[in-house]
Parts: sequence; structure tokens; C-alpha cells
Amino acid sequence: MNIDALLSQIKDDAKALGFSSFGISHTSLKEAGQKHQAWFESIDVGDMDYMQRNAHLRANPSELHPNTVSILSFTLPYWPEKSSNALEQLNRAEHGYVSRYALGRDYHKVFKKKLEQMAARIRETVGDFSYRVFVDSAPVMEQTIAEQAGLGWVGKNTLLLNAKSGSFFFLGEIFLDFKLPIADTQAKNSCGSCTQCLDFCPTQAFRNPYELEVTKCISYLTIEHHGSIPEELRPLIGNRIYGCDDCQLVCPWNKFALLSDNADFSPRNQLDELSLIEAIRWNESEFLDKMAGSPIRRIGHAKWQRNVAVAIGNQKASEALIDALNKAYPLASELAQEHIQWAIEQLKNPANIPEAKTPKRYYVPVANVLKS
Ligand code: B12
Repeated sequence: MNIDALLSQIKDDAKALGFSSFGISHTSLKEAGQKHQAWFESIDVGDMDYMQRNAHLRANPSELHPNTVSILSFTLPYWPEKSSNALEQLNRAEHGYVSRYALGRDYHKVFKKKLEQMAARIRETVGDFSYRVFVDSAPVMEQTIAEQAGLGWVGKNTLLLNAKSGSFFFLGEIFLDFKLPIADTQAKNSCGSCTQCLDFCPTQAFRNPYELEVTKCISYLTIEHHGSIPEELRPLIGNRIYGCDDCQLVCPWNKFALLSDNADFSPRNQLDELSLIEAIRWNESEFLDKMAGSPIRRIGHAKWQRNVAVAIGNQKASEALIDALNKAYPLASELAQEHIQWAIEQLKNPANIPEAKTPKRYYVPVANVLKS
């Protein structure tokens, strides 16, 4: 096998498939695994108990997929080229904000398909080999692996940052049973003295740089958390109804972030400019229908209405909003009803809404379009 020719082929294919970078990591993850485990034991992971399942596999890629000796790590930008202005949406009255990664089709499927295509191309060149692809789906330390593959550094906001492409990308891997030359350089941590992500997190969820208090993170609260959202955090959530991008939007490295022209990531059902009144009105079957193929479907209708109710409670009161809440109430789940009631009280008592802190600058990808 001519390794240089293979790497050059992977590079070309990666570009053609819409990846913004790739690198190769070794599989010795014991030390990182121990740090990870110690970290887990010291924090409250809330409802993410799946994080503890098969935890020992995280440090042992060859147990997760037998005979793994190298890991190919890829970054896939997701910020859709054709979407409304994110900052406008964050401040738009009576609209909900959906994280940019969730506007289109479920990234697990989109990314995995591309990794399978990549593996098929490698097979054409090297013959049969054993592999398995991963995207946010198993006990894999994706950020540590990407860091070791030279794709960036884990920043103070706990996300992988890249000096040439920011952080609005997903990570995915191919575990392989043959040796490839591992990355010999790693990116330098370039967060410097910047603390924008810590300062402007809406719920102040960072305990320290590099340390997220998971159960305060809006992404956790609106996606992973199953029950009632703690009342003291609700007014801080603003109009974010699925995930949160703020610790990336204020990160100066995102002035280099890439847009994706991948049609799979284009907004569906106008999720990039969704009226809260419309969103609370969807009954369960409408929600399931509209969210078919979207990562949002996974949270289910009750949590969706819960999130939308909180966002409505954080708006300026209007008859239309109160009417929408009252209409949704009778058919809502118990969980959603409790939040709808809270929202109605909030709208009657606007003094409860704290003034949000606004950073001087936001950074969104504008110019660099990654063709796929
Ligand atoms: C669980 C999880 C979450 C949880 C917890 C996140 C967290 N930071 O812990 C929640 C639901 C909150 C979440 C939110 C988001 N997530 Co998430 N998430 C994951 C998942 C499944 C596991 C991450 C993990 O293991 N976290 C647990 C802790 C232990 O890991 P850690 O932060 O690396 O912890 C280390 C550091 O904190 C460090 N540390 C601790 N103290 C200190 C001190 C110093 C000085 C230093 C240097 C280091 C250090 O040591 C710890 C142990 O190694 C990964 C996919 C995967 N399998 O890796 C995606 C993943 C990290 N998420 C992703 C995304 C996109 C998001 C969101 C942006 C989605 C959104 N828009 O709402 C937000 C971002 C919020 C944030 N700032 O993290 C992407 C990130 C891509 C990237 N560029 O890095 C990933 C990689 C999924 C993917 N395949 O693309 N996520």
C-alpha cells in the first residue's frame, strides 16, 4: 500500500464530501480516559446517565471495535449558508431560536453516510479492512481524539476550536484496523486571556475555564433534561428553544468559521424563523410529522412544548401570546402544562425578566463557504 497516495486520496475525498479537515490519531487514550472518568465522578451529569454506560470503552477503542489501531477524525461544518440571520433571530420578538446545528436533517445520519462513503473509497484502494464509523453515538472521546489528530484544541467553552475554521462543525471518526501515520503536531491552545464564552453564557454555566456545569447549560436544559426546568434558570433562557450557540457566537475564532452549502443542513420547516405562537400550537402528530428526519424529533412533543412555553414566558406580553398558551394548555402534557402556567404568570409580571447581557461583538460565519 502506498501510504502517501492513500493520504492524498483521503484528502481529496474529504474535500469532495464536504469535510473541512481530517487527521489521524493513535488509540492510546488511557490517560485522557482517566481524566474523563475523574471529571465525571466530580460533576452532576443530570439526565445524561448514558454517559456512564460502557464508560470503560472510552479509553479502549480496540474494545469498542476489535483490532482498531488508528483513528481517522473528521470535521464537518454545519452552519447553513441559506438561513436567516442568527443574531436577528436571537432578538426577534415572538420568535424561537433553534441552534444552527439542528435546523436541517439529523447530523448523525448525514455525517455517518459520508464516513461510510469515505470508508468505501479507502476499501477500493487498500482492499478489505475492518472499520466502524462514529458520530456522537458511542462512548468515544471525540474531542480528545480530534485534538490528538491535530484538528484543533479544546477551548475554554469546552468545544474543539480550529484557528482556520472556528468551531461550528461536528466531529466524526473512522476506527481502522491498519496503521496510518499519526499526526505529529498538535494545535496550540490559542484561547489566550479571552473570556468571552465564560462572560456571556446566558446562564453562567461555566464554573471555570474549560469546566461546564452541565445542568446549567441551555443545551442540556432544552435537549437532554427530561423534567421541569428549574424556575430560576427559565428567565435566562430567553427565546432559545433547542440548544444554544452563545458560547460559540461570542468566540473570536468564529470569525473564521465556515458556512456549509450542504442541502441537508438547510433549514427545514422554517426552523430558522419560527414563530413561537406557531410552535406551541403544533399537536403531537404535527410535531412528529414536521420533525421527521430532524434531530429535534428525539426530544418529543412534551419537551418541545415545555421549551416553547419558557421562551414565550420570556417575551413581552401580548394578547396573542396569552391566547396561544391558553389554547395549548388543555391538550398539553403535565410537564408542558406546568411551564405554560409559569409562562402565563411571567407575561402578567414582566418585571421578572432580567436584562440580558450583550457582548460587544458576535462572530458568525459569513464569507467562507465550504462546497460539498
Ligand atoms: C455530553 C455532550 C454534551 C453535554 C455536555 C457538554 C460538555 N461540555 O461536557 C451538553 C448536552 C451540555 C452538550 C452541549 C453541546 N454540545 Co455536545 N456533546 C456531548 C458529547 C456526547 C460528550 C462530551 C463529553 O464527554 N463531555 C463530558 C466532559 C467530561 O468532557 P470535556 O468537556 O471534554 O471535559 C474535559 C475538559 O473539561 C477538561 N478540563 C476540565 N477542567 C479543565 C481545566 C483545564 C485548565 C483544562 C485545560 C481542561 C480541563 O477535562 C475534562 C475531562 O477530560 C460529545 C460527543 C462525544 N462523544 O464526544 C458532544 C459534542 C462535544 N457536542 C457538540 C456540540 C455541537 C454541542 C453544542 C454546541 C450543541 C448546541 N449548539 O447546543 C453544545 C455546546 C455546549 C458546550 N459548551 O459544551 C459537538 C462539539 C463539536 C466541537 N466543535 O467541539 C460534539 C463533539 C458532538 C459531535 N460529534 O460533533 N454536549
